[in-house]
Amino acid sequence: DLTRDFLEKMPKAELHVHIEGTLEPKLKLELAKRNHVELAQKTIEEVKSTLQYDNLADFLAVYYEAMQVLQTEQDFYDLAMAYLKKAAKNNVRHVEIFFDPQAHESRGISFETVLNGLYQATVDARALNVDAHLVMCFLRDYSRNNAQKTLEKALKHQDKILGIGLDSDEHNNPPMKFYYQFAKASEAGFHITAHADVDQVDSINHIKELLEVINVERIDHGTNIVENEDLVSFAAKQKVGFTSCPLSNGFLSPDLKGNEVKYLLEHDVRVCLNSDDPAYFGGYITDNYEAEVEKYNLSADEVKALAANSFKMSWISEEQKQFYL
Ligand code: ES4
Ligand code: ZN
Repeated sequence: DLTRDFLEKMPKAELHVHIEGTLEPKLKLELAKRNHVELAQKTIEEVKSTLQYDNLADFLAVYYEAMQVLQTEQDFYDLAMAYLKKAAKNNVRHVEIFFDPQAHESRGISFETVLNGLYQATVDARALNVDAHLVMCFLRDYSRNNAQKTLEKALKHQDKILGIGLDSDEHNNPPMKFYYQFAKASEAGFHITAHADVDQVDSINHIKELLEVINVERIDHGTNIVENEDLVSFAAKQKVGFTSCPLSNGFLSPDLKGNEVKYLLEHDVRVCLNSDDPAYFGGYITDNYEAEVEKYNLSADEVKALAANSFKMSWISEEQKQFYL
């Protein structure tokens, strides 16, 4: 049955994890010390006491504040390796990792410093039996012009970046703001995905734009799609994947969205479970499966479908998928 041990050992893919969201309090303090950054917090307990938010904007303020400790290529490498070791322990066999270069460039850290550190960790993860790839996100609360410049940098490093996503503060930042950048990214051969965070103002309209106009391959969170039956049928037909993150949803919405996940499974929509920002929302991928199983009494068939979907929705080649499914 669905014990913790079973959920941990089950091979899975993780498609929605922000590398900056894996910065654990202990590593934050170590990097602050290494880089001589003066933090307001001196102990792990004090860092943990900053992890309080019940909406997206308040969460993002804490998440961006912590990033100041990330300075060198080695820091980004260490951050990613710490996550990848946890991924290996959770039997994550394939991972597509989000990163936010604009959040670092705005602090004076170059695109290459960030990318090279993270990329080297994905190369070294092969020794851990984890197939790791990078997905660059545009910050949707920054200008379209800034996204365009960031896309141009990504185009120079296309060998190291698998896809393009969209994250950060969604309020008044609809997907259409980046219509042109997504079209260019897709035309250049990047895979494309975008956040539609749970219970945002205009969630359903953002989801509609992503499906009907931007033509994303996946939507990150996006479970508010259950509000519109026609969009649910469309997503099923087009095989658009939804990356739900139960523990994250528990902080930023009234519940873990398990009923929505079950509804999407029943309606043949691809959906899987992920950790989002595990250092901020109380757990890694197995913890997310465990919470969803317990709160919503998921069946073994539902759990197996979620894990199978994680590979089906992934951006590995069709030949490579056969190996996991
Ligand atoms: C995020 Cl939960 C969430 N939503 C939007 N942007 C993000 N970046 C990191 N976590
Ligand atoms: Zn996210």
